[in-house]
Amino acid sequence: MPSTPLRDLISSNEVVYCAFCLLPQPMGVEMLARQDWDCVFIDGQHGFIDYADMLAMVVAVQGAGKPVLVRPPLSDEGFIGKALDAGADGIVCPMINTAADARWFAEATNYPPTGSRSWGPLRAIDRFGGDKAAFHANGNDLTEALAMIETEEALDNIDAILSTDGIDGVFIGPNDLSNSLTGGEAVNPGHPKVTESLKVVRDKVEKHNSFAAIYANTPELAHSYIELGFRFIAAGSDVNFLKSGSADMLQALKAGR
Ligand code: 3PY
Ligand code: MG
Repeated sequence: MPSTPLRDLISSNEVVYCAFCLLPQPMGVEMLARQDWDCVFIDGQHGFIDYADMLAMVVAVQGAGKPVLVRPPLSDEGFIGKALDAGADGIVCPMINTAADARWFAEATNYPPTGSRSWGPLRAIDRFGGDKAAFHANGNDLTEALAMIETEEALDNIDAILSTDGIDGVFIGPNDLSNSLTGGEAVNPGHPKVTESLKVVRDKVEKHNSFAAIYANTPELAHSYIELGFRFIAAGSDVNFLKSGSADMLQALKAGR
């Protein structure tokens, strides 16, 4: 089944929901991709996912007809290159705090002249149409590089990050952001300081004609972010889907005894 290109999801005016996954389970992400989620997020930073897992999960999600975002373990250029070569539709890089971080990320995700990505898109060529020359000409435009804004330092440098050539948008991590903005006092993605900074990011993104996605821990937070003007919501995780489904079943079983 051909999937809606990630770029189309990003530029659409509809709200987009992306299932956030931490477990190393190709079949699990395939099941989520076959539900009504618009895309799937594979978390190689905090998830229990190594390269081989990521590879099988990318193939499984795309085989089920959805685009897939991959988050590398921090600034791991090797993992980023291999995820892109494997056909990932986009990369979400954690902790992009400065103009130099953004430049580094753009270099890792783009071929020359925009960046310095090494050539070897073995599965990516097939994923994006099967024509080597066309992929060579358009490869940088076919995949998305989203820089994570999740510290006070990143907020200070948001203009520079958003104006970096080769960065397609930002992805807000409200959990880390709350920890940073409260000086380590709280991990609270609904904290008023987070809400205030989200308004700043939203306005800067509009000014730069760019794009912002955000992670939401709960539906309530997701709705509050949508209210603020964000449309691309990564939510979950698969760990919580498993735990809450299991807890509901157990409660229902025990209630009947
Ligand atoms: C955060 O909220 O800090 C995240 O990284 C979400 O993925
Ligand atoms: Mg984070």
